[in-house]
Amino acid sequence: TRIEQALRRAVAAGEVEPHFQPIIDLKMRQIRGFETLARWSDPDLGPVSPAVFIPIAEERGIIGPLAQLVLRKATEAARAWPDDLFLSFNLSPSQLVDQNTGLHILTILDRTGFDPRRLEIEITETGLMSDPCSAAKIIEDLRRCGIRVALDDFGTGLSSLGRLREFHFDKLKIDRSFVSSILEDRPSEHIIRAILAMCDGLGMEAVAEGIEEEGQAERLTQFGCWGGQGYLFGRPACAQTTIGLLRDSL
Ligand code: G
Ligand code: G
Ligand code: MN
Ligand code: NA
Repeated sequence: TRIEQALRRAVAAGEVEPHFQPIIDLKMRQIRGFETLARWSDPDLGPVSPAVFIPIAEERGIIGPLAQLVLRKATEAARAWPDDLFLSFNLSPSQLVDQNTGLHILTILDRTGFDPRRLEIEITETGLMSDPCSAAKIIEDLRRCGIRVALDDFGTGLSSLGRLREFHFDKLKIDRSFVSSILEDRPSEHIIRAILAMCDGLGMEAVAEGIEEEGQAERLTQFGCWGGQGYLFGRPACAQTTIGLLRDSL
């Protein structure tokens, strides 16, 4: 298809860019890290959403080179940040069945001189399902090198608590569907509190996604949620804008 052709060209030309969205410590209200979100604008097609081009890249076997390009650019950009800030990066399901993924990531970190202990990998439950054994092996490889692993979009899709026994995660990201309704309905509040209690017991940090209002942030802080992410604190921004944001917040 046209998008596929254009995407292949863009990846080869190095034209997919990382943007960064801040993740903050809710109690201290300080930036602790950034999630990398890929952005692509084609000269003819204009900006294409990652919700569109990531699935195409997955299906068409372009995700490997695309992810390597974005991770390389992201770690290069992060060298200009204070070195106690982490960088998180989304892994696609097909990357969790490819046993070369760990090596590819480590090679990039090595080349850019980026400390693996500053990297966090976000994976979704869908990504664990097609081949759990393969995924477990990749996750263990990464964790052995000091890379932390977060379970993304928790609470949506085919969530299973059994997954939390099979795999060890350092962090759990609570899906924004719960966050957006935390002030409106009791079930969301109870679910979030139960997730937080579980994180506490399992030694996982919790990050609430999609925080858009101060009231949501206050409630989550009160419940003891460690981190927050969302438009309230900052939208995904390019490397240069991110540097500016960091200067202003120090
Ligand atoms: O802003 P947002 O529209 O960036 O992202 C839409 C979806 O695309 C989200 O589910 C997000 O996790 C995913 N996404 C964004 N960038 C990347 C990336 O670099 N790799 C993968 N695998 N997914 C990404
Ligand atoms: O699936 P994942 O959680 O990786 O994707 C993050 C997605 O959520 C991106 O598309 C990002 O732009 C979007 N996002 C981040 N913060 C907010 C927010 O506060 N509100 C909404 N509606 N979307 C958000
Ligand atoms: Mn994510
Ligand atoms: Na998420």
